[in-house]
Amino acid sequence: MSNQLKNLFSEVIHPHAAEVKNLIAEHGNVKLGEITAAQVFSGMKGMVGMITETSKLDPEEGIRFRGYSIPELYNLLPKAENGNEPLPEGIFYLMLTGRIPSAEDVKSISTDWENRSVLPEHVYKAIDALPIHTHPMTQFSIGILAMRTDSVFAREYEKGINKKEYWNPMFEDSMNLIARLPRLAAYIYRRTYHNNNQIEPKAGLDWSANFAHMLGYDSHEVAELMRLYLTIHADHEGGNVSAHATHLVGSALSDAFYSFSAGINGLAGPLHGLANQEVIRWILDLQKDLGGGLPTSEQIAQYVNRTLAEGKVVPGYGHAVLRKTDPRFTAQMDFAKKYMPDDDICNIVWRVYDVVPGILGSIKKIQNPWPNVDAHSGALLIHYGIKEYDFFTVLFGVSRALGVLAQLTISRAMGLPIERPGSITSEGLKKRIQAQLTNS
Ligand code: CMX
Repeated sequence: MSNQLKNLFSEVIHPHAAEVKNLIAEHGNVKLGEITAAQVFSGMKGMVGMITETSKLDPEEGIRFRGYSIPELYNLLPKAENGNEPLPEGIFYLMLTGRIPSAEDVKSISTDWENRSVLPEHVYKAIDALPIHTHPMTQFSIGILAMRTDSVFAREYEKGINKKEYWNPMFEDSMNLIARLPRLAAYIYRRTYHNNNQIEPKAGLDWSANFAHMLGYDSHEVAELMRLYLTIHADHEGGNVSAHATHLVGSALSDAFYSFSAGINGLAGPLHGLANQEVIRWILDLQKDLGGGLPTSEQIAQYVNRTLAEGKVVPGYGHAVLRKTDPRFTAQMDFAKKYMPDDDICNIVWRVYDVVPGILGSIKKIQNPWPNVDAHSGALLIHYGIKEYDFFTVLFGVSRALGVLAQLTISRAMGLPIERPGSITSEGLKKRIQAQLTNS
């Protein structure tokens, strides 16, 4: 299959790259906007500064993968034989090629990833050398870097590959890395929380079901949850920290292992992916504080106000781009309402959703009071007994690989250049402002 997918990718990407090159040659002077002094101080929000083909985020509507919304993909992407949730293999195919895969295409990717999934022995040893209390995201990042010894791209570059061919070894590295991530993540999970009692992979399963199996969860529902989870966390256009870090590091022609490890280090920040562990920590603290049970709306409001008064953020709420409820939150809520309508933690999540937007919405500086993807994900996992919440961001990371590595391969095929934005000192900014005020 990898040849089939690789051939299709090559067929699609080269005419696209040529078209874009011509477009810029002819119309490169067209202005896309202006940069204000405030934007320079606001983390470059709203500045368009890079090409990302895999997905695009609309502030009101949420994410679209290659033009398709999450509800649309529910209908279009192939499912497991006895399942209802989309298979993440399909969203990878879509992000890489722009085409909707058939059930057969997706099955071949599952088989291909299974064949590529063996980790070099030294990766386990690198992880084992770390203290057992090392945060799972640190273990994950180190494990990814340790696999770099197998980089096809690094090997080919050293031999002197023609730049027109970069995409080919980058495709191989990306496929190998994606194939191995569940094994690495499951190893870290079993080592950290289950006395290193490891579970071998099972042949013939899809990527998500095998991952759930290696974590120690074999039920149909957990496999379905994993398929949903790994699909919806896959990508969120190019400027978020994990995607941008991967893209930036890759732009120096660092290979997929260096680049994705950088992305994972960014995902480990509490304002980004780590928010999924912080949400559960916050909810469990709230429950403990109130002596257990389902808190009332008034109690939740009090707890939110206390969090804000202590100068902390309410995790799982707000977003740099979104201005409405994240459709990834809604997709998870729909799953929960179907499979676990009476679950305690899910009911708290829904009650928090009733209360928090009203409070955050009344604070002028907060631009988005609505929940993001991280507000719901942990509750679903806990329902099935995956309660070790400092592992949750690793699951996010396994999924995020699909988008950022598809884009990394696309970037090398399009010949995107090294990224090198300009910067300015505060003094320089002051002078520019003064000069404009004097001129006006
Ligand atoms: N709770 C309290 N304060 C919040 C807040 C929240 N949930 N969301 C934003 N604010 C505050 C910001 O901290 C900022 O305060 P200061 O000016 O004092 O620094 C102010 O409101 C303005 O922020 P903003 O422009 O609305 O949002 P940003 O683009 O700066 O930040 C985000 C976006 C996600 C980092 C922020 O909303 C946040 O910290 N949320 C909680 C953490 C979280 O859920 N992160 C996960 C995001 C999704 C993901 O990447 O996985």
